[in-house]
Amino acid sequence: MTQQATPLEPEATTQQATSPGPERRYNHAGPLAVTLAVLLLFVFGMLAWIGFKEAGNQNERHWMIMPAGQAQMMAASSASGPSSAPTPAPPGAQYEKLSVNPPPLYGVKNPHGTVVDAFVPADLTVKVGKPVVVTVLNYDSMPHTWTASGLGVNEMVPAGSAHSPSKVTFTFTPKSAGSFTWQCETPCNSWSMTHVGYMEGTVTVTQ
Ligand SMILES: [Cu+2]
Repeated sequence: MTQQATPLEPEATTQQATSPGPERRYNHAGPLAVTLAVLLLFVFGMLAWIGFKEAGNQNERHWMIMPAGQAQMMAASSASGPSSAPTPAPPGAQYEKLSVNPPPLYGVKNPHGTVVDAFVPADLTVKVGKPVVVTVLNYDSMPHTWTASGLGVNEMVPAGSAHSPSKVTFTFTPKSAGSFTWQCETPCNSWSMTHVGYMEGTVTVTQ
């Protein structure tokens, strides 16, 4: 057994393995790395799938353990939750669509040539006594508010992003004609917050 291996053989084989140099090793490393990556992806995929299945099973178990009354309550509350169908439009409603920092500039250029935070449009004209349904799309990564105390409105507009704006819809009914100021009360762009037409504007309520 020991005689079969001559003293020269191991030296020859090690030389063969190392002599081809970095080029040869690089050629080997490529497919090896790809194989490893595929294997890792597969393992992670399996783990994710198992985790997902386990989470699903746990939910099922929770539902089964839950007393019937509680389950019914939960079902009822989820049915009336935010995922349910939108409430029907109030009769005579006026629709206003606002955007915070809309494309293409994702903001509004001020007189100094600087792109700053702004609601667009900043001014609205609505009729007295008719509900105003306002939808705001926020393309900014910061939250803002649309606050018009004279109209009884103080709405938080959550942070969004340029690629996926947040969306909020609220309704108010102006009770008297006149001119009302709205402003953003979240500290944002200091220039915009002190200039009408950016983070402050006017709601004109007509008869
Ligand atoms: Cu703001």
